[in-house]
Amino acid sequence: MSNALVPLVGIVMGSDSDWPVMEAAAQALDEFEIPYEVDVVSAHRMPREMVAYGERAADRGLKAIIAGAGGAAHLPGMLASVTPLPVIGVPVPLKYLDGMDSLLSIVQMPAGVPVATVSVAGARNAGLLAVRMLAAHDADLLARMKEFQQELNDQATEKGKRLRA
Ligand code: RP5
Repeated sequence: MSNALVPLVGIVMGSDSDWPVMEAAAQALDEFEIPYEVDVVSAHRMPREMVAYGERAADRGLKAIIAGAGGAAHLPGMLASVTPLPVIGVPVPLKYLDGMDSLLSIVQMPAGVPVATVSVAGARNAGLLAVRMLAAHDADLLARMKEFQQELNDQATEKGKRLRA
């Protein structure tokens, strides 16, 4: 899956069973009209393809990778080890351990190999973080991110007004 144009962000996951969590990243990118691609790239079940994906990602024009996995969630870290691009890791919660296994598998990377880990099931923030990375070099996108932040501010202010009324 992709949203047609040349993708700037790769959204990958260990299994299609991760998609119900990961689709929030795609939705965030859609909101900012960022082209992306989506694929299953399992670190354990298809390690060679996973390495090839990471090694080729920058040359294909991707600017960031969002990688989600659950359980022994090695995909974000392994991709970060073979690509120079920023990798955002999404811990996907599975049936047992409430996603703590996924979180700890992703977050505790060795020095030199960074993964920007979001919260358990935090795929929306992963998408928004990718937008911010792209916005650092794109004035229009930066302006839209500021508008988005103002909307959040307005919504929170409105909630306070309703409570005080
Ligand atoms: C992980 O194993 C995947 O990221 C997924 O979260 C989990 C279970 O995969 P399936 O057994 O549902 O394919 O590698």
